[in-house]
Amino acid sequence: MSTKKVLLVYPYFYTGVKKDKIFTPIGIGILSAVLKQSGIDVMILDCTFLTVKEAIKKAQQYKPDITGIYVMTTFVKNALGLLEKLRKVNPESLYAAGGPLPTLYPAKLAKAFDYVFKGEAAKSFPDFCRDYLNASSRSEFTGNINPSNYAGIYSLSMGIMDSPVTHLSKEDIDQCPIPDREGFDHKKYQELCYGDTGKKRTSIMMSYGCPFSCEFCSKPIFGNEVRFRSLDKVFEEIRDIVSYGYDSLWIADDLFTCDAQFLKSFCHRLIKEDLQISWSCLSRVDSVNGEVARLMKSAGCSKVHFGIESGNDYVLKLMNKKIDIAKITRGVEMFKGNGIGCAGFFIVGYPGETVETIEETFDFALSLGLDEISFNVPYPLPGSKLYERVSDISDDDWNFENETRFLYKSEFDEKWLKKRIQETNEIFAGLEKNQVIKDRR
Ligand code: B12
Ligand code: SF4
Repeated sequence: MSTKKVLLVYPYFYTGVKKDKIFTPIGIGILSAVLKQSGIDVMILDCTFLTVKEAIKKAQQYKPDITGIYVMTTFVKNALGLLEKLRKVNPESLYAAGGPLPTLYPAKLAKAFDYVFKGEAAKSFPDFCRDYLNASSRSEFTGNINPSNYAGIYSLSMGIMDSPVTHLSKEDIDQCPIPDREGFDHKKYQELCYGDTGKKRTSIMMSYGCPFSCEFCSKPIFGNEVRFRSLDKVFEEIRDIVSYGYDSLWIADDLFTCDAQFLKSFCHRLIKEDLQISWSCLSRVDSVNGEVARLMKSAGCSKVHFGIESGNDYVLKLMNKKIDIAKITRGVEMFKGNGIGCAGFFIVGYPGETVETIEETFDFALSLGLDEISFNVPYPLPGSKLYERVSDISDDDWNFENETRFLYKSEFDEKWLKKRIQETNEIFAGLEKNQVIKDRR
């Protein structure tokens, strides 16, 4: 083959709905970096700020040999719609899918794509691209393909090909180059975020995997085994992020704060390198003590986001959250006492709870002195235990944003929940205003 071009598509189209978290996709960035390292020409087609027409035009002009599309539950319609259009304009290209949904349902996706990659594809997909592009023809490659060379590959094009997923070791992860952020429209990402938060923020991941098993959570890519990246690589990436003009990080790790040793080393190094960057992260209320929280604050941590989920111990047990009201209250007080802002995510209308427990959640959310609260109904994500427990899951459009909408048959009235969420948000906004007035006095 003469050309060696790979197109990586992130099929999310920003709809204008107010959002404070819109980030460049790190997975696409990693694949691009590894491919470029092998001397392959790569174009990232991030659809976030494009129209479908513009995206198709860019792909048509590029004429890739391989087109890889990221698919998660909420993108599946976009991804399949784009695939159909791309096949028309670039019929010669080979089409591959990867990401959470292909990992869970490879057979379903393989009906539309030539190849599907399950799980962490930072090694398998670039290896596959390199071998395909080095082959003398498509038929020569497909006739001789050895699935055991590509962990997690799945295809139906020549009978069923299904190779098991392997998780990358810490060493493999550290050998990966830092994500390639060159192909993204950083100006637009920064404008959007700055307008909402006064910060130019982007996401980063320093560890993969989470050891917990909350019932509503789906983590098909990284699973339960936690692997931390080396701090040298992490800081190489942070310096790269800063060079694009960002001044704030959203640490997207499932559980960044679960290893106190790593967390402390990260904070010490951030203080030492003095990169003038603030950060926020996801955390559990029970994973950090006062000493570490103080260090986090000194290292620029502005806010910690907790999945608090419910104001009732029985419901927390149903969710398999492994936290209780007492721990939540203590955790939030401790972080706030050390000057770190706290945000809480809550789920209301969980199967098995009652109107009383829902009201307890609203009251609890208002009582905690949080800086930010957000409520939603449960989404039975494919891959979660909740998905197996509820029935009548809607197969139609998951592509909605910031909407309170049941995607399965719930015992709770959606309209009532929407109203109660709105009322609680209004009370919260009032509390915040009063706090600002008090602080000014
Ligand atoms: C950051 C993040 C976000 C950010 C931004 C997404 C972004 N642009 O990065 C925000 C906050 C906007 C977000 C929103 C949502 N998210 Co989110 N998000 C994440 C998070 C925490 C990290 C993503 C990440 O950077 N991963 C790191 C990279 C390295 O991994 P990766 O992207 O998976 O890439 C690897 C593989 O998937 C594969 N791969 C990736 N792309 C491709 C492409 C090809 C062609 C191939 C072959 C392979 C491949 O190879 C990569 C390297 O190994 C993940 C959890 C997680 N641990 O991954 C959830 C996660 C992806 N999100 C999830 C969900 C559910 C959502 C929301 C629906 C939440 C909600 N209720 O609103 C929304 C939907 C957004 C939308 N627009 O539709 C789920 C998806 C579950 C599923 N079954 O689909 C996850 C897994 C979290 C969870 N445990 O529930 N999210
Ligand atoms: S919700 Fe958070 S703590 Fe629970 S399993 Fe998922 S990533 Fe882990």
